Amino acid sequence: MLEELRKALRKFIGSTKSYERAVDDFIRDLQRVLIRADVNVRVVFNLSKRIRERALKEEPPPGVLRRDWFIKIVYEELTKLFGGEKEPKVDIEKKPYILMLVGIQGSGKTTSAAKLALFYKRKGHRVGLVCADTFRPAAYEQLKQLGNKIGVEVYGNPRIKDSTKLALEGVSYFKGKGYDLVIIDTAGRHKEEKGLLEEMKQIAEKVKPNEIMLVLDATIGQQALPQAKAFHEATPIGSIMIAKLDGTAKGGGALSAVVATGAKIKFIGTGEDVKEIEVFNPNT
Ligand SMILES: Nc1nc2c(ncn2[C@@H]2O[C@H](COP(=O)(O)OP(=O)(O)O)[C@@H](O)[C@H]2O)c(=O)[nH]1
Ligand SMILES: [Mg+2]
Repeated sequence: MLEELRKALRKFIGSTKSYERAVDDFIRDLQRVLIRADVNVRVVFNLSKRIRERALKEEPPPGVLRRDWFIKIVYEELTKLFGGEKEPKVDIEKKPYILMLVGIQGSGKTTSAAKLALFYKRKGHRVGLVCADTFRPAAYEQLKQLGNKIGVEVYGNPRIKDSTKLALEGVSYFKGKGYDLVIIDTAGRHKEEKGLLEEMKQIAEKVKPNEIMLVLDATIGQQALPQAKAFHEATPIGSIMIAKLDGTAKGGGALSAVVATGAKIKFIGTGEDVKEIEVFNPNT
């Protein structure tokens, strides 16, 4: 996506047409690139409108070429849209810090929970994982296996069917041990089913996590936006992790979810292995 955007910008700079015509051309190219990357159409429309308005209204400061100023506008609007200019803050500010993961089934929550645990363990934190997924029979086993692999303790009990109770127990268990970070892995059914959202709401109300992170599957494209909206209405989403960003050109759909929640993308998952996690960099 970035390479195509660069190409469109180069074309804009090299254009011999009038400024207004070159802006129009560029915006059309930009729209094509974003739509192809599966960014939501309304998001693309609003972005184009803002860029066009600023491009025609703003006077560049003395000595700055209008076309150079336009590039600054484009850069600003794109970074604003996709989560700020700098890398997101991922440091734990308060201890113990309770991080709850939500998302639909198969989005990558359990894998991401382990990835995050390893990420923070490597930063020197004492991390505990809680399995609050009482829906999938093998959920506890899956997390337990991942926990063993990375040397992180997992709290869970496959016999308990009350996810809120499990989450509360797990949190107090690790709090009692003086851990810095407790990551809660939750259940996900298919789609934004009411029951799931209700369950997430209940856990969030009782556990009061410091942060709720939505895990989105990068390959779902356009479905990311309604999904993010539905979760955000049930529990305020504080951050986003985009899983499975490896091997898809459709990551733009998940980027649209940022607009729906107002939350920033903090991490991306780039493979099935627990080590394949990166802090999201909005500039790449
Ligand atoms: N390629 C790839 N696969 C992933 C990534 N994250 C998760 N997966 C795979 O996606 C599938 C579902 O993941 P899981 O963590 O069980 O999802 P959950 O149902 O939300 O807990 C598994 O097969 C994972 O190995 C990722 O970043 N890249
Ligand atoms: Mg899971």
